[in-house]
Amino acid sequence: MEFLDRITAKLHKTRNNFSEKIKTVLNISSSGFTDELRDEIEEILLSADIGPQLSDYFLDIIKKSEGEDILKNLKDKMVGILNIEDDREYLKKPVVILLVGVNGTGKTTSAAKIAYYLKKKNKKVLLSAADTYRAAAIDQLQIWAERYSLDIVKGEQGGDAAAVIHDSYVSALSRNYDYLIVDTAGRLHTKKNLMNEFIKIKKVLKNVGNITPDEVFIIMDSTTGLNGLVQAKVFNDFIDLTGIILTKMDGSAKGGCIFPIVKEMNIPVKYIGIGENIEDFFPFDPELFIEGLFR
Ligand SMILES: Nc1nc2c(ncn2[C@@H]2O[C@H](COP(=O)(O)OP(=O)(O)OP(=O)(O)O)[C@@H](O)[C@H]2O)c(=O)[nH]1
Ligand SMILES: [Mg+2]
Repeated sequence: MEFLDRITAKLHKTRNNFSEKIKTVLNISSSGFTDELRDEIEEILLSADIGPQLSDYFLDIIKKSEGEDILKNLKDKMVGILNIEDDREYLKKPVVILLVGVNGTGKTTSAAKIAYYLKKKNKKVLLSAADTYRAAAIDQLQIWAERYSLDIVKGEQGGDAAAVIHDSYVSALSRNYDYLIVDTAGRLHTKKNLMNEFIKIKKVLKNVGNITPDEVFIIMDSTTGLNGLVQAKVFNDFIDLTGIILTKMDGSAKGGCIFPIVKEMNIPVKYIGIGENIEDFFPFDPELFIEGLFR
Protein backbone atom coordinates (compact mmCIF):
# COMPACT_ATOMS: atom_id res chain seq x y z
CA MET A 1 0.00 0.00 0.00
CA GLU A 2 2.95 2.30 -0.41
CA PHE A 3 1.32 4.27 -3.20
CA LEU A 4 -1.84 4.92 -1.24
CA ASP A 5 -0.01 6.06 1.88
CA ARG A 6 2.40 8.29 0.03
CA ILE A 7 -0.26 9.80 -2.18
CA THR A 8 -2.48 10.42 0.80
CA ALA A 9 0.34 12.24 2.54
CA LYS A 10 1.34 14.29 -0.49
CA LEU A 11 -1.97 15.34 -1.97
CA HIS A 12 -2.83 17.59 0.92
CA LYS A 13 -3.21 20.76 -1.13
CA THR A 14 -5.72 19.36 -3.57
CA ARG A 15 -7.38 17.55 -0.73
CA ASN A 16 -7.77 20.71 1.37
CA ASN A 17 -8.99 22.69 -1.60
CA PHE A 18 -11.25 20.06 -3.04
CA SER A 19 -12.15 16.71 -1.54
CA GLU A 20 -12.23 17.86 2.09
CA LYS A 21 -14.46 20.77 1.14
CA ILE A 22 -16.81 18.56 -0.81
CA LYS A 23 -17.03 16.10 2.04
CA THR A 24 -17.76 18.91 4.46
CA VAL A 25 -20.57 20.52 2.45
CA LEU A 26 -22.16 17.16 1.73
CA ASN A 27 -22.03 16.31 5.43
CA ILE A 28 -23.57 19.50 6.69
CA SER A 29 -26.25 19.66 4.04
CA SER A 30 -29.40 18.29 5.58
CA SER A 31 -31.92 20.02 3.36
CA GLY A 32 -31.22 18.22 0.10
CA PHE A 33 -29.81 19.59 -3.11
CA THR A 34 -30.66 23.26 -2.74
CA ASP A 35 -29.49 25.97 -5.13
CA GLU A 36 -27.20 27.15 -2.42
CA LEU A 37 -25.56 23.76 -2.06
CA ARG A 38 -25.26 23.51 -5.83
CA ASP A 39 -23.46 26.86 -6.03
CA GLU A 40 -21.18 25.95 -3.20
CA ILE A 41 -20.12 22.66 -4.73
CA GLU A 42 -19.75 24.21 -8.15
CA GLU A 43 -17.36 26.76 -6.75
CA ILE A 44 -15.27 24.03 -5.14
CA LEU A 45 -15.14 22.02 -8.35
CA LEU A 46 -14.18 25.01 -10.46
CA SER A 47 -11.51 26.21 -8.08
CA ALA A 48 -9.84 22.80 -8.32
CA ASP A 49 -9.82 23.29 -12.12
CA ILE A 50 -12.24 20.53 -12.94
CA GLY A 51 -13.60 22.71 -15.71
CA PRO A 52 -17.18 23.73 -16.46
CA GLN A 53 -18.34 20.63 -18.33
CA LEU A 54 -17.22 18.08 -15.80
CA SER A 55 -18.40 20.32 -12.97
CA ASP A 56 -21.89 20.09 -14.41
CA TYR A 57 -21.51 16.35 -14.81
CA PHE A 58 -20.38 15.83 -11.21
CA LEU A 59 -23.10 18.16 -9.92
CA ASP A 60 -25.62 16.05 -11.73
CA ILE A 61 -24.25 12.91 -10.10
CA ILE A 62 -24.53 14.53 -6.68
CA LYS A 63 -28.06 15.72 -7.39
CA LYS A 64 -29.23 12.32 -8.58
CA SER A 65 -27.57 10.52 -5.69
CA GLU A 66 -29.98 11.81 -3.06
CA GLY A 67 -30.71 9.12 -0.57
CA GLU A 68 -27.81 7.03 -1.84
CA ASP A 69 -24.20 7.15 -0.87
CA ILE A 70 -23.37 10.41 -2.63
CA LEU A 71 -19.67 10.30 -1.97
CA LYS A 72 -19.35 6.75 -3.22
CA ASN A 73 -21.19 7.60 -6.43
CA LEU A 74 -19.01 10.62 -6.97
CA LYS A 75 -15.80 8.69 -6.37
CA ASP A 76 -16.91 5.87 -8.68
CA LYS A 77 -17.60 8.33 -11.48
CA MET A 78 -14.25 10.00 -10.95
CA VAL A 79 -12.44 6.69 -11.15
CA GLY A 80 -14.49 5.94 -14.27
CA ILE A 81 -13.17 9.04 -16.00
CA LEU A 82 -9.55 8.26 -15.14
CA ASN A 83 -9.80 4.60 -16.08
CA ILE A 84 -8.70 4.70 -19.69
CA GLU A 85 -8.13 1.32 -21.22
CA ASP A 86 -4.44 0.78 -21.77
CA ASP A 87 -3.61 -2.44 -23.55
CA ARG A 88 -0.50 -1.23 -25.29
CA GLU A 89 1.98 -3.96 -26.00
CA TYR A 90 5.65 -3.36 -26.54
CA LEU A 91 6.68 -5.55 -29.40
CA LYS A 92 10.39 -5.02 -29.57
CA LYS A 93 13.32 -3.84 -27.58
CA PRO A 94 14.29 -1.20 -26.78
CA VAL A 95 10.95 0.25 -25.78
CA VAL A 96 11.29 3.90 -26.75
CA ILE A 97 9.70 6.41 -24.43
CA LEU A 98 9.76 10.07 -25.38
CA LEU A 99 9.13 12.69 -22.72
CA VAL A 100 7.74 15.98 -24.03
CA GLY A 101 6.18 19.10 -22.62
CA VAL A 102 6.45 22.83 -22.07
CA ASN A 103 9.34 24.34 -20.12
CA GLY A 104 9.90 23.36 -16.54
CA THR A 105 7.12 20.81 -16.16
CA GLY A 106 9.43 18.07 -14.86
CA LYS A 107 10.62 16.18 -17.95
CA THR A 108 14.24 15.71 -16.90
CA THR A 109 13.32 14.78 -13.35
CA SER A 110 10.70 12.36 -14.65
CA ALA A 111 13.21 10.81 -17.08
CA ALA A 112 15.47 9.99 -14.15
CA LYS A 113 12.53 8.81 -12.05
CA ILE A 114 11.23 6.43 -14.74
CA ALA A 115 14.69 5.07 -15.43
CA TYR A 116 15.24 4.45 -11.75
CA TYR A 117 11.81 2.87 -11.35
CA LEU A 118 12.36 0.47 -14.26
CA LYS A 119 15.89 -0.31 -13.19
CA LYS A 120 14.59 -1.38 -9.81
CA LYS A 121 12.36 -3.78 -11.72
CA ASN A 122 15.52 -5.27 -13.20
CA LYS A 123 15.10 -3.67 -16.59
CA LYS A 124 18.06 -2.52 -18.57
CA VAL A 125 17.46 1.18 -19.11
CA LEU A 126 19.30 3.78 -21.16
CA LEU A 127 18.72 7.51 -20.76
CA SER A 128 18.99 9.76 -23.78
CA ALA A 129 19.85 13.37 -22.91
CA ALA A 130 18.33 14.96 -25.98
CA ASP A 131 17.65 18.42 -24.60
CA THR A 132 20.34 20.19 -26.58
CA TYR A 133 18.73 23.63 -26.19
CA ARG A 134 18.99 24.63 -22.60
CA ALA A 135 22.41 25.20 -21.13
CA ALA A 136 23.01 22.71 -18.31
CA ALA A 137 20.16 20.44 -19.37
CA ILE A 138 22.54 17.63 -20.25
CA ASP A 139 24.47 18.06 -17.01
CA GLN A 140 21.24 17.95 -15.07
CA LEU A 141 20.38 14.48 -16.37
CA GLN A 142 24.01 13.41 -16.07
CA ILE A 143 23.94 14.25 -12.36
CA TRP A 144 20.88 12.06 -11.84
CA ALA A 145 22.54 9.32 -13.85
CA GLU A 146 25.70 9.43 -11.76
CA ARG A 147 23.86 9.54 -8.50
CA TYR A 148 21.75 6.49 -9.28
CA SER A 149 24.10 4.60 -11.60
CA LEU A 150 21.87 5.03 -14.64
CA ASP A 151 23.27 4.61 -18.13
CA ILE A 152 23.14 7.65 -20.35
CA VAL A 153 23.90 8.80 -23.88
CA LYS A 154 24.54 12.52 -24.17
CA GLY A 155 24.56 15.03 -26.97
CA GLU A 156 26.29 18.37 -27.22
CA GLN A 157 24.61 21.55 -26.17
CA GLY A 158 23.52 23.35 -29.32
CA GLY A 159 23.64 20.12 -31.28
CA ASP A 160 20.90 18.28 -33.09
CA ALA A 161 18.43 16.59 -30.75
CA ALA A 162 17.29 14.17 -33.43
CA ALA A 163 20.89 13.05 -33.93
CA VAL A 164 21.25 12.34 -30.21
CA ILE A 165 18.10 10.26 -30.32
CA HIS A 166 19.43 8.42 -33.34
CA ASP A 167 22.72 7.61 -31.59
CA SER A 168 21.09 6.59 -28.36
CA TYR A 169 18.64 4.33 -30.18
CA VAL A 170 21.47 2.60 -32.05
CA SER A 171 23.35 2.21 -28.80
CA ALA A 172 20.32 0.82 -26.95
CA LEU A 173 19.60 -1.63 -29.75
CA SER A 174 23.12 -2.94 -30.07
CA ARG A 175 23.61 -3.27 -26.33
CA ASN A 176 20.28 -4.96 -25.83
CA TYR A 177 18.58 -2.42 -23.59
CA ASP A 178 14.98 -2.97 -22.57
CA TYR A 179 14.10 0.72 -22.47
CA LEU A 180 15.29 3.96 -23.98
CA ILE A 181 14.02 6.98 -22.07
CA VAL A 182 14.40 10.20 -24.02
CA ASP A 183 14.47 13.59 -22.30
CA THR A 184 13.62 16.37 -24.74
CA ALA A 185 13.87 20.15 -24.52
CA GLY A 186 11.03 22.11 -23.02
CA ARG A 187 9.11 23.96 -25.67
CA LEU A 188 6.20 26.29 -25.71
CA HIS A 189 3.39 24.75 -27.67
CA THR A 190 3.01 28.07 -29.48
CA LYS A 191 6.55 28.01 -30.91
CA LYS A 192 6.10 26.29 -34.21
CA ASN A 193 9.77 25.87 -35.12
CA LEU A 194 10.42 24.00 -31.88
CA MET A 195 7.32 21.89 -32.30
CA ASN A 196 8.49 20.97 -35.79
CA GLU A 197 11.51 19.29 -34.24
CA PHE A 198 9.17 16.42 -33.37
CA ILE A 199 8.64 15.78 -37.05
CA LYS A 200 12.38 15.37 -37.47
CA ILE A 201 12.60 13.09 -34.44
CA LYS A 202 9.85 10.89 -35.86
CA LYS A 203 11.65 10.74 -39.18
CA VAL A 204 14.95 9.76 -37.58
CA LEU A 205 13.34 6.93 -35.64
CA LYS A 206 11.60 5.74 -38.75
CA ASN A 207 14.85 5.74 -40.70
CA VAL A 208 16.98 4.10 -38.07
CA GLY A 209 14.70 1.24 -37.09
CA ASN A 210 11.40 1.75 -38.85
CA ILE A 211 9.88 2.52 -35.51
CA THR A 212 7.55 5.02 -33.96
CA PRO A 213 8.06 5.80 -30.29
CA ASP A 214 6.34 3.18 -28.14
CA GLU A 215 5.20 5.88 -25.80
CA VAL A 216 5.10 9.65 -25.95
CA PHE A 217 4.32 11.00 -22.52
CA ILE A 218 3.42 14.61 -22.06
CA ILE A 219 4.73 15.88 -18.77
CA MET A 220 2.11 18.09 -17.19
CA ASP A 221 2.72 20.33 -14.25
CA SER A 222 -0.46 20.00 -12.23
CA THR A 223 -0.05 23.46 -10.73
CA THR A 224 -0.74 24.79 -14.23
CA GLY A 225 -4.31 23.61 -13.95
CA LEU A 226 -6.57 23.76 -16.96
CA ASN A 227 -4.03 25.44 -19.25
CA GLY A 228 -2.40 22.06 -19.41
CA LEU A 229 -5.24 20.90 -21.59
CA VAL A 230 -4.45 23.52 -24.21
CA GLN A 231 -0.81 22.43 -24.20
CA ALA A 232 -1.66 18.76 -24.53
CA LYS A 233 -3.90 19.36 -27.52
CA VAL A 234 -1.22 21.23 -29.45
CA PHE A 235 1.50 18.71 -28.61
CA ASN A 236 -0.79 15.96 -29.77
CA ASP A 237 -1.07 17.68 -33.15
CA PHE A 238 2.67 17.36 -33.66
CA ILE A 239 3.41 14.04 -32.04
CA ASP A 240 0.81 11.48 -31.03
CA LEU A 241 0.65 11.45 -27.26
CA THR A 242 0.09 8.07 -25.63
CA GLY A 243 0.01 9.06 -21.99
CA ILE A 244 0.39 11.71 -19.33
CA ILE A 245 2.82 12.10 -16.48
CA LEU A 246 1.30 14.39 -13.93
CA THR A 247 3.97 16.15 -11.90
CA LYS A 248 4.07 18.37 -8.82
CA MET A 249 0.81 17.03 -7.46
CA ASP A 250 2.39 17.57 -4.04
CA GLY A 251 2.35 21.32 -4.57
CA SER A 252 -0.90 21.69 -6.44
CA ALA A 253 -4.31 22.75 -5.22
CA LYS A 254 -5.60 22.34 -8.75
CA GLY A 255 -5.25 18.60 -9.08
CA GLY A 256 -8.79 18.51 -10.44
CA CYS A 257 -7.36 19.43 -13.84
CA ILE A 258 -6.56 15.76 -14.26
CA PHE A 259 -10.21 14.96 -14.98
CA PRO A 260 -10.90 17.21 -17.99
CA ILE A 261 -7.45 16.49 -19.43
CA VAL A 262 -7.87 12.72 -19.35
CA LYS A 263 -11.44 12.91 -20.53
CA GLU A 264 -10.73 15.21 -23.43
CA MET A 265 -7.45 13.66 -24.55
CA ASN A 266 -8.60 10.09 -23.94
CA ILE A 267 -5.12 9.00 -22.90
CA PRO A 268 -4.21 7.54 -19.50
CA VAL A 269 -2.16 9.09 -16.75
CA LYS A 270 0.79 6.70 -16.60
CA TYR A 271 2.81 8.08 -13.73
CA ILE A 272 2.38 10.67 -11.05
CA GLY A 273 5.11 12.81 -9.52
CA ILE A 274 4.66 13.90 -5.93
CA GLY A 275 7.99 15.45 -5.02
CA GLU A 276 11.51 16.26 -6.10
CA ASN A 277 13.16 13.03 -4.99
CA ILE A 278 13.71 10.08 -7.26
CA GLU A 279 11.27 7.90 -5.38
CA ASP A 280 8.49 10.50 -5.32
CA PHE A 281 7.04 8.86 -8.37
CA PHE A 282 4.51 6.12 -8.96
CA PRO A 283 2.69 4.32 -11.71
CA PHE A 284 -0.76 5.86 -11.65
CA ASP A 285 -3.67 3.89 -10.26
CA PRO A 286 -7.04 5.68 -10.64
CA GLU A 287 -8.77 3.87 -7.82
CA LEU A 288 -6.02 4.37 -5.29
CA PHE A 289 -5.59 7.95 -6.41
CA ILE A 290 -9.23 8.78 -5.72
CA GLU A 291 -9.15 6.84 -2.48
CA GLY A 292 -6.10 8.81 -1.38
CA LEU A 293 -7.69 12.07 -2.42
CA PHE A 294 -10.84 11.46 -0.38
CA ARG A 295 -9.26 9.79 2.60
N1 LIG B 1 7.45 19.32 -5.95
C1 LIG B 1 7.76 18.72 -7.08
N2 LIG B 1 8.71 19.24 -7.87
C2 LIG B 1 8.99 18.62 -9.03
C3 LIG B 1 8.31 17.45 -9.44
N3 LIG B 1 8.82 17.09 -10.65
C4 LIG B 1 9.77 17.99 -10.96
N4 LIG B 1 9.87 18.93 -9.99
C5 LIG B 1 10.74 20.12 -9.94
O1 LIG B 1 10.42 20.98 -11.02
C6 LIG B 1 11.57 21.67 -11.45
C7 LIG B 1 11.73 21.50 -12.96
O2 LIG B 1 12.01 20.12 -13.21
P1 LIG B 1 12.76 19.64 -14.51
O3 LIG B 1 12.76 18.16 -14.47
O4 LIG B 1 14.05 20.34 -14.67
O5 LIG B 1 11.73 20.14 -15.60
P2 LIG B 1 11.92 20.10 -17.19
O6 LIG B 1 10.56 19.89 -17.75
O7 LIG B 1 12.96 19.13 -17.56
O8 LIG B 1 12.41 21.58 -17.48
P3 LIG B 1 13.02 22.13 -18.88
O9 LIG B 1 13.94 21.09 -19.38
O10 LIG B 1 13.69 23.41 -18.51
O11 LIG B 1 11.84 22.35 -19.78
C8 LIG B 1 12.74 21.11 -10.66
O12 LIG B 1 13.02 21.98 -9.60
C9 LIG B 1 12.21 19.78 -10.13
O13 LIG B 1 12.80 19.40 -8.94
C10 LIG B 1 7.29 16.91 -8.59
O14 LIG B 1 6.60 15.91 -8.86
N5 LIG B 1 7.06 17.58 -7.42
MG1 LIG C 1 14.60 19.32 -18.74
